[in-house]
Amino acid sequence: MPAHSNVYPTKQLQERDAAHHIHPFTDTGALNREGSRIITGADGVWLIDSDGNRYLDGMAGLWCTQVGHGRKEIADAVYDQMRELDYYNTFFKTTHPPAVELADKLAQLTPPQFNRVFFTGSGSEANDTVFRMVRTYWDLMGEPKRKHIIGRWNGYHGSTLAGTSLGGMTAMHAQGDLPIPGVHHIAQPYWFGEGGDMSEEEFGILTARELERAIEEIGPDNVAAFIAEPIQGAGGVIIPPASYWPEISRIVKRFGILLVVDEVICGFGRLGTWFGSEYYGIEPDLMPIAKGLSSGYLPIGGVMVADRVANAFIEKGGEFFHGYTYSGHPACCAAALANLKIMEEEKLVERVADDIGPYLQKRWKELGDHPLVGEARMVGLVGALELVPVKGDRMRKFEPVGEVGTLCRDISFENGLVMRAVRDSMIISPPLVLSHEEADMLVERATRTLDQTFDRLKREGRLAA
Ligand code: PXG
Repeated sequence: MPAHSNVYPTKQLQERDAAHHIHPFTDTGALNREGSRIITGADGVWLIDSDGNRYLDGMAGLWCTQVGHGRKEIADAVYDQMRELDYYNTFFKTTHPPAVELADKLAQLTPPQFNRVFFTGSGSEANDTVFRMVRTYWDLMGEPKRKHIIGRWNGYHGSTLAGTSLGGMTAMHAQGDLPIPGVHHIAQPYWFGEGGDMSEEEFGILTARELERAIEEIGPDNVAAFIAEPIQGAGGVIIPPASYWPEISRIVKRFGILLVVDEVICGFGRLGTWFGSEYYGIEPDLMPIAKGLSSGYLPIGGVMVADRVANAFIEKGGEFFHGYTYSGHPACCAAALANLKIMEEEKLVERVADDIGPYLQKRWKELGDHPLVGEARMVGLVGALELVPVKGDRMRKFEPVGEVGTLCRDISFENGLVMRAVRDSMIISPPLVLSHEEADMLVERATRTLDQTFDRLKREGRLAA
C-alpha cells in the first residue's frame, strides 16, 4: 500500500469533486450533500481511502480486476509500450505489434469459432459495434428485413444508445426515450424473484420459450439476433436454471438467428472457465468483451467475431464504416497482454474452477442460513445474497425495494467490505487472486454486516413477523 495514501485532505477533495464532477449512475445533488468516498490506493484485493481506511474489494473494482490491484507487471508493460509507441490508430491500412499480438492471443483463448476481434474502448462500445454489425451482416446476407434484435428485461449491455436499448433496464430506457426501434425484450430467468410456484427447471424452460414466442410474433424472417449475458451481472447476479441455456440454444438454431453472448462480466475466468459461454456450453456468433480483458488497468474492450459473421464481411466485401479512435490502442493492448500473461502464469481460471471458487462458494452458501437471507448463490467467483423480510418466503419483498440493500451496502463499507447492492440483494465479484484467508475475512465481514442490518431492521420494526 503506498505510504502517502492516508494523507489526502478528504474534505477539500470532496468539495472540489462536488463542485466539478458529475459521477456515473449517481444522484449528483444527493452525493454532493453527502460527499464522495475517496479511494487513494489499492493493492491485491485491498483498497485504501483518503482517511486511511482499508476495504476488501469484494467487487474487483467494477467486476473487472481479475488479477488484483497494483500489479507492477502491467504498469511496466504499459510504461514500456508508451515509450516505444504511445499512440497510433488502426484505421487506414495500419496496425501495430501489440494490437496484432492481442488479436492473435484472443483468437487462441476464445472458443474455436472465433478467429477475429474488433477492438473497442469499452463494453458499451462493444455492444454498439454488435448492433451495427448484426444488422449489416444480414444486409450482406441478402436478408435486409432481419433488423429486429431481442434482449431481456433486466439485462445490462452498457449505457450508450445501443447498449441501453439492448439492455432491459426500464429506468435507463426512460432517460433518452429508448429503446431504439426494432429492439424487443423477453423475461429474464430470475427464478428466485419471478419463478412463482414453478420448479427452477420448469421456469428455465418457460422463460427460454419466450424467445420462441417473440420470434414468432415479430416474424422469423425479421429477427436478426438474440443478446444475453451468460449470468446477468448488473441485474443482480441472476444465475439461470440449468434448463435455460440448452433451450435457448435450440431456439436460436431453429430460427438461424445470431446469438450474441455478452461476456463483459462472465469472460476472463469469472465462472471458472475462460468464457461464460464455455461454462454453459453455448456457441455464440458474437461475444462482446471488456473489463477482465485488462483487469481494468486501462480501458479496452472488443467484439469477438465468429467465422460465420467475419466471413460474410470479408467475402462479400465493402467497408464497415465503424471504428473508434482508441480501437486497439497500443498501451491498452499492452495492458491486456500483460494481464492475460498473469492469468495464464498464475492459472487463475483453473484456480476459480478448482480451488478458491469452490472454497468461497461453500462459505458463501453458509450465509444462506442467516435469518435475513432468502438465498445465497454463487458460480465461480460471482455471487449474490437475496435479502428478505420473511425467511423462507420468496414471494415477500421489502418495501420500498432497494432501501434495505442500500443500508446493508453502507454497513458493509463501515465493516471494511465492498459489496454492491442490486435492489435488495448483495453482490460480490472479488478478484480471482483472492486467498483463502481473504475469503474467510470476506465471509466474516459479510456475516457481521448481515447481523447489523438485521438488528437495525428489527429495531425499526421493518421485519415482518
Ligand atoms: N455488458 C455487460 C454485461 C456489462 O456488465 C457493459 C456491457 C458495459 O461495459 P462498459 O465498459 O461500457 O461499462 C457492462 C458493464 C454495475 C455496473 O453497477 C456494471 C457495469 C458497468 C457499470 C456498473 O453493476 N457493467
